[in-house]
Amino acid sequence: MLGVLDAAAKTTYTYWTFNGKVPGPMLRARVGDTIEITLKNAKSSAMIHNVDLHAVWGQGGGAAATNVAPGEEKSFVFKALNPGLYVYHCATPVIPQHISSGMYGLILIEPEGGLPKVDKEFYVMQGDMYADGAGAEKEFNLDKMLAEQPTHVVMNGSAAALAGNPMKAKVGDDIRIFFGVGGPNLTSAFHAIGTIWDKVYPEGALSEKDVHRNVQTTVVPPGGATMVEFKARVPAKYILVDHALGRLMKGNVAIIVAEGAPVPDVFREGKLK
Ligand SMILES: [Cu+2]
Repeated sequence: MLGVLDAAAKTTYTYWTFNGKVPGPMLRARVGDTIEITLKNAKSSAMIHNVDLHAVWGQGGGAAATNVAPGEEKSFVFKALNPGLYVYHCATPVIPQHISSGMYGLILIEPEGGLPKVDKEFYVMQGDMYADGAGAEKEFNLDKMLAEQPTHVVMNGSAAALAGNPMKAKVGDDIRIFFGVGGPNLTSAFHAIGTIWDKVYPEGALSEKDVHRNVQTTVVPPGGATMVEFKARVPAKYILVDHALGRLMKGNVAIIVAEGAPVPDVFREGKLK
């Protein structure tokens, strides 16, 4: 599917996707659930695909059961045994090309009793892309991928996608971000400019005893995820980045706008009187 790679530069890229979006749909279930996964490959598709879900016990995380040629459909059933936030991705060779081109997403297996309620939940994934060529329509470059020299580092599939079209919240909201890294290559130093993560659920471990508090930056590897929470204490544009900030220049930014009245007790311009 031809999509916008960088709106400002007016470039496009032929994405490979789950359900037409990058990342693919966020799947949500609870520990103990029995889940049926069906992968259907469009007739118009150019190649075989499958899906490996990191939440699955079984061959290839389901990849072996879901190799589908164009026009085919296959299913499998699994029981969710471990709570957590997990990446899924296509695992068809050349695997990193399928991932880089957009075939990744998150599956949340909620713990017993479910996650506590918050005011806002957002779904953000980082990926590195190797999109080359002189024209406006860029193509995957295998050499750049092997050298781990991405042309673009993206949040939700395109350069600055979530900057031009920010996520919205209100002052006082409790915000939860499901953050994953599709990769295929780069590890993210996940950070928000203008706030502190009140809670980080490191590596997507969801029990309260695993929580780290008051964190500035958390490490999320390719094929890994984290859940972070913070209260929007002041009105601001909270800017999500990989703090390896060279990547900001390659499109790696997303914004949460929190609107509301100023809270001068917490932040104000000027001097103490
Ligand atoms: Cu694929």
